Amino acid sequence: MTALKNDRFLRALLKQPVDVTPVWMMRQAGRYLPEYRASRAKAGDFMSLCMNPAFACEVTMQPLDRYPQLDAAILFSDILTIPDAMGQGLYFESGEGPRFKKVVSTLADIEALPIPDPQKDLGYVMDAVSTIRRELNGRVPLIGFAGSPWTLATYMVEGGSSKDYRKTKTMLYDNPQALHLLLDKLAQTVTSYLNGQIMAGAQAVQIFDSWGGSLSAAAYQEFSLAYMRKIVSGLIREHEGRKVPVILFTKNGGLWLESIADAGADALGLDWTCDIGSARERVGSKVALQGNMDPTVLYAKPEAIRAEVGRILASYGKGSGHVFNLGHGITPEVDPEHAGAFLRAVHELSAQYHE
Ligand code: 1CP
Repeated sequence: MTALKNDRFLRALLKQPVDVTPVWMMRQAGRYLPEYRASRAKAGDFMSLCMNPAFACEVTMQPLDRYPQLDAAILFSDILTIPDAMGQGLYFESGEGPRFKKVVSTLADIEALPIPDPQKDLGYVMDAVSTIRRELNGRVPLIGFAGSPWTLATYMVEGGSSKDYRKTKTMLYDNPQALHLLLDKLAQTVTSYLNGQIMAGAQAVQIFDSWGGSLSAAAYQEFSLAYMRKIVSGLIREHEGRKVPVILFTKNGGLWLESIADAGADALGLDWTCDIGSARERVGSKVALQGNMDPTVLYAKPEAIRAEVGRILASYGKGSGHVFNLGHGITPEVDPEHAGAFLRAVHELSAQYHE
Protein backbone atom coordinates (compact mmCIF):
# COMPACT_ATOMS: atom_id res chain seq x y z
CA MET A 1 0.00 0.00 0.00
CA THR A 2 1.17 3.56 -0.78
CA ALA A 3 2.34 5.63 2.18
CA LEU A 4 -0.04 8.36 3.31
CA LYS A 5 0.90 11.80 2.00
CA ASN A 6 -1.35 13.58 4.52
CA ASP A 7 -1.93 11.83 7.83
CA ARG A 8 -2.82 14.79 10.07
CA PHE A 9 -6.39 13.48 10.51
CA LEU A 10 -5.13 10.14 11.92
CA ARG A 11 -2.48 11.91 13.99
CA ALA A 12 -4.99 14.32 15.58
CA LEU A 13 -7.32 11.42 16.48
CA LEU A 14 -4.41 9.87 18.38
CA LYS A 15 -3.41 13.25 19.89
CA GLN A 16 -0.08 13.27 18.10
CA PRO A 17 1.36 16.66 17.04
CA VAL A 18 0.07 18.23 13.80
CA ASP A 19 0.96 21.39 11.83
CA VAL A 20 -2.63 22.62 11.47
CA THR A 21 -6.01 21.31 12.70
CA PRO A 22 -7.31 18.69 10.26
CA VAL A 23 -10.81 19.13 8.82
CA TRP A 24 -13.52 17.19 7.00
CA MET A 25 -17.30 17.61 6.81
CA MET A 26 -19.98 15.08 7.65
CA ARG A 27 -21.96 14.43 4.42
CA GLN A 28 -19.20 16.10 2.40
CA ALA A 29 -20.29 14.18 -0.69
CA GLY A 30 -23.89 15.21 -1.16
CA ARG A 31 -26.60 17.28 -2.70
CA TYR A 32 -25.02 20.73 -2.07
CA LEU A 33 -22.50 19.80 -4.81
CA PRO A 34 -23.73 20.13 -8.43
CA GLU A 35 -21.29 17.38 -9.47
CA TYR A 36 -22.94 15.02 -6.95
CA ARG A 37 -26.40 15.80 -8.33
CA ALA A 38 -25.11 15.07 -11.84
CA SER A 39 -23.66 11.69 -10.77
CA ARG A 40 -26.86 10.77 -9.00
CA ALA A 41 -28.90 11.60 -12.11
CA LYS A 42 -26.51 9.46 -14.18
CA ALA A 43 -26.77 6.53 -11.72
CA GLY A 44 -30.57 6.85 -11.61
CA ASP A 45 -31.05 6.99 -7.85
CA PHE A 46 -29.25 7.11 -4.53
CA MET A 47 -28.98 3.35 -3.89
CA SER A 48 -27.50 2.79 -7.35
CA LEU A 49 -24.73 5.22 -6.40
CA CYS A 50 -24.05 3.21 -3.23
CA MET A 51 -24.22 -0.21 -4.86
CA ASN A 52 -21.91 0.53 -7.79
CA PRO A 53 -18.30 0.83 -6.52
CA ALA A 54 -17.26 3.00 -9.49
CA PHE A 55 -20.05 5.53 -8.74
CA ALA A 56 -19.43 5.37 -4.98
CA CYS A 57 -15.76 6.11 -5.66
CA GLU A 58 -16.60 8.95 -8.08
CA VAL A 59 -18.79 10.81 -5.56
CA THR A 60 -16.38 10.16 -2.65
CA MET A 61 -13.65 11.92 -4.65
CA GLN A 62 -15.76 14.93 -5.70
CA PRO A 63 -15.39 17.02 -2.53
CA LEU A 64 -11.64 16.17 -2.39
CA ASP A 65 -11.13 17.36 -5.95
CA ARG A 66 -13.02 20.57 -5.27
CA TYR A 67 -11.47 21.31 -1.86
CA PRO A 68 -7.73 20.52 -1.52
CA GLN A 69 -8.01 21.42 2.19
CA LEU A 70 -9.98 18.27 3.10
CA ASP A 71 -7.86 16.02 5.32
CA ALA A 72 -10.00 12.88 5.06
CA ALA A 73 -12.29 11.05 2.65
CA ILE A 74 -15.41 9.24 3.83
CA LEU A 75 -16.78 6.17 2.13
CA PHE A 76 -19.87 7.06 0.13
CA SER A 77 -22.59 4.75 1.41
CA ASP A 78 -25.37 4.88 3.98
CA ILE A 79 -25.98 3.52 7.46
CA LEU A 80 -29.13 1.80 6.16
CA THR A 81 -27.21 -0.77 4.07
CA ILE A 82 -27.33 -3.01 7.18
CA PRO A 83 -31.13 -3.19 7.60
CA ASP A 84 -31.34 -3.68 3.83
CA ALA A 85 -28.93 -6.65 4.07
CA MET A 86 -31.13 -8.02 6.88
CA GLY A 87 -33.98 -8.23 4.38
CA GLN A 88 -35.93 -5.04 5.23
CA GLY A 89 -36.08 -3.80 1.62
CA LEU A 90 -34.67 -0.25 1.72
CA TYR A 91 -35.97 2.26 -0.82
CA PHE A 92 -36.06 6.03 -1.23
CA GLU A 93 -39.20 7.89 -2.33
CA SER A 94 -38.12 10.86 -4.44
CA GLY A 95 -38.00 13.99 -2.31
CA GLU A 96 -38.56 11.96 0.86
CA GLY A 97 -36.34 10.11 3.28
CA PRO A 98 -35.55 6.39 3.49
CA ARG A 99 -38.35 3.79 3.71
CA PHE A 100 -38.51 0.05 4.31
CA LYS A 101 -40.83 -2.48 2.69
CA LYS A 102 -40.85 -4.55 5.91
CA VAL A 103 -40.93 -3.24 9.46
CA VAL A 104 -39.85 -5.00 12.63
CA SER A 105 -42.65 -5.03 15.21
CA THR A 106 -42.59 -8.23 17.26
CA LEU A 107 -40.12 -10.52 18.99
CA ALA A 108 -40.84 -13.10 16.27
CA ASP A 109 -39.86 -10.54 13.57
CA ILE A 110 -36.59 -9.92 15.42
CA GLU A 111 -35.85 -13.62 15.96
CA ALA A 112 -36.29 -14.19 12.22
CA LEU A 113 -33.74 -11.50 11.24
CA PRO A 114 -30.58 -12.96 9.74
CA ILE A 115 -27.12 -11.68 10.71
CA PRO A 116 -25.62 -10.58 7.39
CA ASP A 117 -22.18 -11.66 6.28
CA PRO A 118 -20.27 -8.52 5.24
CA GLN A 119 -18.41 -10.21 2.38
CA LYS A 120 -21.43 -12.01 0.93
CA ASP A 121 -24.30 -9.67 1.72
CA LEU A 122 -22.52 -6.30 1.73
CA GLY A 123 -19.73 -7.09 -0.72
CA TYR A 124 -20.58 -3.96 -2.73
CA VAL A 125 -19.53 -1.82 0.25
CA MET A 126 -16.25 -3.74 0.68
CA ASP A 127 -15.59 -3.29 -3.05
CA ALA A 128 -16.33 0.44 -2.79
CA VAL A 129 -13.80 0.74 0.08
CA SER A 130 -11.01 -0.99 -1.85
CA THR A 131 -11.81 0.94 -5.05
CA ILE A 132 -11.69 4.28 -3.17
CA ARG A 133 -8.44 3.35 -1.41
CA ARG A 134 -6.84 2.62 -4.77
CA GLU A 135 -8.10 5.89 -6.26
CA LEU A 136 -6.95 7.92 -3.23
CA ASN A 137 -3.43 6.57 -3.67
CA GLY A 138 -2.35 7.84 -0.25
CA ARG A 139 -3.74 11.38 -0.68
CA VAL A 140 -5.69 11.38 2.61
CA PRO A 141 -6.99 8.62 4.92
CA LEU A 142 -10.33 6.93 4.21
CA ILE A 143 -13.01 6.81 6.91
CA GLY A 144 -15.36 3.82 7.08
CA PHE A 145 -18.60 4.04 9.03
CA ALA A 146 -21.75 2.40 10.32
CA GLY A 147 -24.84 3.45 12.27
CA SER A 148 -25.12 2.65 15.98
CA PRO A 149 -27.44 -0.23 16.89
CA TRP A 150 -29.95 2.16 18.51
CA THR A 151 -30.02 4.50 15.49
CA LEU A 152 -30.41 1.56 13.06
CA ALA A 153 -33.14 0.04 15.25
CA THR A 154 -35.20 3.26 15.06
CA TYR A 155 -35.33 3.00 11.25
CA MET A 156 -36.14 -0.72 11.32
CA VAL A 157 -38.96 -0.42 13.86
CA GLU A 158 -40.46 2.85 12.55
CA GLY A 159 -40.08 1.80 8.90
CA GLY A 160 -38.22 5.03 8.06
CA SER A 161 -37.35 8.40 9.58
CA SER A 162 -39.23 9.55 12.64
CA LYS A 163 -39.72 12.65 14.76
CA ASP A 164 -40.45 10.98 18.08
CA TYR A 165 -39.40 7.28 17.66
CA ARG A 166 -42.79 6.34 19.10
CA LYS A 167 -42.81 2.66 18.10
CA THR A 168 -39.17 2.06 19.05
CA LYS A 169 -39.57 3.73 22.44
CA THR A 170 -42.81 1.86 23.11
CA MET A 171 -40.89 -1.37 22.45
CA LEU A 172 -38.09 -0.13 24.73
CA TYR A 173 -40.45 0.27 27.70
CA ASP A 174 -43.03 -2.48 26.95
CA ASN A 175 -40.80 -5.17 25.54
CA PRO A 176 -37.18 -4.42 26.43
CA GLN A 177 -36.04 -8.04 25.84
CA ALA A 178 -37.17 -7.84 22.23
CA LEU A 179 -35.33 -4.57 21.68
CA HIS A 180 -32.20 -5.96 23.37
CA LEU A 181 -32.24 -8.94 21.00
CA LEU A 182 -32.49 -6.58 18.01
CA LEU A 183 -29.68 -4.37 19.35
CA ASP A 184 -27.51 -7.40 20.01
CA LYS A 185 -27.96 -8.68 16.46
CA LEU A 186 -27.17 -5.20 15.15
CA ALA A 187 -24.06 -4.91 17.33
CA GLN A 188 -22.75 -8.23 15.97
CA THR A 189 -23.47 -7.10 12.42
CA VAL A 190 -21.92 -3.63 12.84
CA THR A 191 -18.77 -5.18 14.35
CA SER A 192 -18.14 -7.55 11.46
CA TYR A 193 -19.21 -4.89 8.90
CA LEU A 194 -16.70 -2.34 10.26
CA ASN A 195 -13.98 -4.99 10.53
CA GLY A 196 -14.70 -5.88 6.90
CA GLN A 197 -14.31 -2.21 5.93
CA ILE A 198 -11.02 -2.01 7.87
CA MET A 199 -9.68 -5.13 6.15
CA ALA A 200 -10.76 -3.65 2.79
CA GLY A 201 -8.79 -0.46 3.52
CA ALA A 202 -10.70 1.92 5.85
CA GLN A 203 -8.08 3.71 7.99
CA ALA A 204 -10.44 5.05 10.69
CA VAL A 205 -14.07 4.29 11.49
CA GLN A 206 -16.95 6.37 12.80
CA ILE A 207 -20.11 5.11 14.47
CA PHE A 208 -23.05 7.46 13.82
CA ASP A 209 -25.43 7.44 16.79
CA SER A 210 -27.54 10.14 15.21
CA TRP A 211 -30.61 9.56 17.37
CA GLY A 212 -29.00 8.46 20.67
CA GLY A 213 -29.65 11.94 22.07
CA SER A 214 -33.41 11.32 21.99
CA LEU A 215 -33.12 8.83 24.87
CA SER A 216 -33.33 9.43 28.63
CA ALA A 217 -29.98 9.33 30.44
CA ALA A 218 -30.68 5.83 31.78
CA ALA A 219 -32.02 4.47 28.48
CA TYR A 220 -29.04 5.92 26.60
CA GLN A 221 -26.65 3.90 28.77
CA GLU A 222 -28.60 0.67 28.44
CA PHE A 223 -29.89 0.81 24.86
CA SER A 224 -27.27 2.78 22.99
CA LEU A 225 -23.92 3.22 24.73
CA ALA A 226 -23.68 -0.39 25.98
CA TYR A 227 -23.91 -1.67 22.40
CA MET A 228 -21.40 0.84 21.05
CA ARG A 229 -19.00 -0.21 23.81
CA LYS A 230 -19.45 -3.82 22.74
CA ILE A 231 -18.74 -2.94 19.11
CA VAL A 232 -15.62 -0.93 20.01
CA SER A 233 -14.24 -3.85 22.00
CA GLY A 234 -14.62 -6.13 18.96
CA LEU A 235 -12.99 -3.87 16.36
CA ILE A 236 -9.64 -4.41 14.67
CA ARG A 237 -7.55 -1.55 16.08
CA GLU A 238 -4.39 -1.91 14.04
CA HIS A 239 -3.98 -2.64 10.34
CA GLU A 240 -1.23 -2.15 7.76
CA GLY A 241 1.12 -1.30 10.65
CA ARG A 242 -0.96 1.68 11.84
CA LYS A 243 -3.59 2.28 14.51
CA VAL A 244 -7.16 2.43 13.20
CA PRO A 245 -8.85 5.13 15.30
CA VAL A 246 -12.52 4.83 16.27
CA ILE A 247 -14.82 7.86 16.55
CA LEU A 248 -18.17 7.75 18.40
CA PHE A 249 -20.69 10.41 17.46
CA THR A 250 -23.86 10.68 19.54
CA LYS A 251 -25.82 13.68 18.34
CA ASN A 252 -27.20 15.53 21.38
CA GLY A 253 -24.99 13.41 23.64
CA GLY A 254 -23.29 16.45 25.22
CA LEU A 255 -24.67 15.71 28.68
CA TRP A 256 -23.02 12.26 28.73
CA LEU A 257 -19.52 12.96 27.40
CA GLU A 258 -17.71 11.49 30.42
CA SER A 259 -19.36 8.10 30.01
CA ILE A 260 -19.00 8.11 26.22
CA ALA A 261 -15.31 8.87 26.68
CA ASP A 262 -15.08 5.69 28.78
CA ALA A 263 -16.44 3.44 26.02
CA GLY A 264 -13.01 2.65 24.60
CA ALA A 265 -13.00 4.80 21.43
CA ASP A 266 -10.18 7.16 20.42
CA ALA A 267 -12.35 10.19 19.71
CA LEU A 268 -15.82 11.65 20.29
CA GLY A 269 -17.86 13.59 17.77
CA LEU A 270 -19.57 16.68 19.21
CA ASP A 271 -22.64 18.49 17.92
CA TRP A 272 -22.78 22.28 18.22
CA THR A 273 -24.76 22.41 21.47
CA CYS A 274 -21.64 21.90 23.59
CA ASP A 275 -18.72 24.24 24.09
CA ILE A 276 -15.68 22.36 22.80
CA GLY A 277 -13.33 23.90 25.39
CA SER A 278 -15.52 22.68 28.28
CA ALA A 279 -15.88 19.31 26.55
CA ARG A 280 -12.07 19.06 26.42
CA GLU A 281 -11.84 19.71 30.16
CA ARG A 282 -14.51 17.10 30.85
CA VAL A 283 -12.94 14.26 28.84
CA GLY A 284 -9.36 15.11 29.81
CA SER A 285 -6.68 13.19 27.97
CA LYS A 286 -8.87 10.13 27.34
CA VAL A 287 -10.10 10.96 23.85
CA ALA A 288 -9.70 13.39 20.97
CA LEU A 289 -12.65 15.58 19.94
CA GLN A 290 -14.23 16.09 16.53
CA GLY A 291 -16.53 18.99 15.71
CA ASN A 292 -18.40 21.12 16.24
CA MET A 293 -19.58 24.06 14.11
CA ASP A 294 -23.33 24.46 13.65
CA PRO A 295 -23.86 23.50 9.97
CA THR A 296 -26.26 26.45 9.54
CA VAL A 297 -23.30 28.82 9.98
CA LEU A 298 -22.46 27.86 6.38
CA TYR A 299 -25.51 29.87 5.21
CA ALA A 300 -23.84 33.02 6.55
CA LYS A 301 -21.25 35.24 4.81
CA PRO A 302 -17.65 33.91 4.52
CA GLU A 303 -16.47 36.52 7.08
CA ALA A 304 -19.03 35.26 9.60
CA ILE A 305 -18.00 31.66 8.92
CA ARG A 306 -14.38 32.58 9.48
CA ALA A 307 -15.20 34.29 12.78
CA GLU A 308 -17.07 31.21 14.02
CA VAL A 309 -14.17 28.92 13.02
CA GLY A 310 -11.83 31.22 14.96
CA ARG A 311 -14.07 31.11 18.01
CA ILE A 312 -14.18 27.28 18.06
CA LEU A 313 -10.40 26.97 17.56
CA ALA A 314 -9.79 29.40 20.43
CA SER A 315 -12.23 27.50 22.64
CA TYR A 316 -10.39 24.20 22.03
CA GLY A 317 -7.06 25.97 22.57
CA LYS A 318 -3.51 24.86 21.94
CA GLY A 319 -2.34 21.38 21.05
CA SER A 320 -3.43 18.34 19.10
CA GLY A 321 -6.51 16.17 19.64
CA HIS A 322 -9.01 18.27 17.65
CA VAL A 323 -10.43 17.30 14.26
CA PHE A 324 -12.50 20.20 12.94
CA ASN A 325 -15.91 19.23 11.56
CA LEU A 326 -19.49 20.37 11.49
CA GLY A 327 -21.71 19.30 14.39
CA HIS A 328 -23.88 17.34 11.92
CA GLY A 329 -24.10 16.88 8.16
CA ILE A 330 -23.78 19.72 5.65
CA THR A 331 -27.22 20.59 4.23
CA PRO A 332 -28.23 20.59 0.53
CA GLU A 333 -28.88 24.36 0.49
CA VAL A 334 -25.29 25.37 1.35
CA ASP A 335 -23.37 27.35 -1.29
CA PRO A 336 -20.25 25.29 -2.18
CA GLU A 337 -18.20 28.53 -2.06
CA HIS A 338 -19.10 28.91 1.61
CA ALA A 339 -17.94 25.35 2.35
CA GLY A 340 -14.63 26.29 0.71
CA ALA A 341 -14.33 29.42 2.87
CA PHE A 342 -14.96 27.27 5.95
CA LEU A 343 -12.25 24.71 5.08
CA ARG A 344 -9.66 27.38 4.23
CA ALA A 345 -10.36 29.22 7.49
CA VAL A 346 -9.69 26.08 9.55
CA HIS A 347 -6.20 25.62 8.15
CA GLU A 348 -5.33 29.33 8.06
CA LEU A 349 -6.49 30.14 11.57
CA SER A 350 -5.31 26.96 13.31
CA ALA A 351 -1.54 27.07 12.66
CA GLN A 352 -1.11 29.37 15.69
CA TYR A 353 -2.48 26.64 18.00
CA HIS A 354 0.20 24.12 17.00
CA GLU A 355 3.96 24.30 17.66
O1 1CP B 1 -28.96 11.93 -2.87
C1 1CP B 1 -29.81 11.88 -1.97
O2 1CP B 1 -30.90 12.49 -2.02
C2 1CP B 1 -29.57 11.03 -0.81
C3 1CP B 1 -29.16 11.80 0.39
C4 1CP B 1 -28.21 10.90 1.16
C5 1CP B 1 -26.82 10.96 1.15
C6 1CP B 1 -25.94 11.90 0.38
C7 1CP B 1 -28.60 9.81 1.99
C8 1CP B 1 -29.96 9.31 2.25
N1 1CP B 1 -27.45 9.23 2.49
C9 1CP B 1 -26.35 9.90 2.00
C10 1CP B 1 -24.94 9.55 2.22
C11 1CP B 1 -24.50 9.30 3.59
N2 1CP B 1 -25.28 8.91 4.65
C12 1CP B 1 -23.17 9.36 4.03
C13 1CP B 1 -22.06 9.57 3.02
C14 1CP B 1 -20.76 9.98 3.30
C15 1CP B 1 -20.55 11.48 3.54
O3 1CP B 1 -20.60 11.89 4.71
O4 1CP B 1 -20.22 12.19 2.58
C16 1CP B 1 -23.16 9.06 5.40
C17 1CP B 1 -22.00 9.04 6.36
C18 1CP B 1 -24.51 8.78 5.77
C19 1CP B 1 -24.93 8.35 7.10
C20 1CP B 1 -26.36 8.43 7.48
N3 1CP B 1 -27.47 8.06 6.75
C21 1CP B 1 -26.81 8.79 8.75
C22 1CP B 1 -25.90 9.15 9.90
C23 1CP B 1 -25.35 10.51 9.76
C24 1CP B 1 -26.31 11.62 10.04
O5 1CP B 1 -26.45 12.47 9.14
O6 1CP B 1 -26.87 11.64 11.15
C25 1CP B 1 -28.22 8.70 8.79
C26 1CP B 1 -29.15 9.01 9.93
C27 1CP B 1 -28.63 8.23 7.52
C28 1CP B 1 -30.00 7.91 7.07
C29 1CP B 1 -30.33 8.68 5.85
N4 1CP B 1 -29.92 8.35 4.60
C30 1CP B 1 -30.31 9.30 3.69
C31 1CP B 1 -30.99 10.32 4.42
C32 1CP B 1 -31.59 11.55 3.82
C33 1CP B 1 -30.96 9.93 5.77
C34 1CP B 1 -31.50 10.72 6.95
C35 1CP B 1 -32.95 10.58 7.08
C36 1CP B 1 -33.42 11.05 8.44
O7 1CP B 1 -33.21 12.23 8.78
O8 1CP B 1 -33.99 10.22 9.15
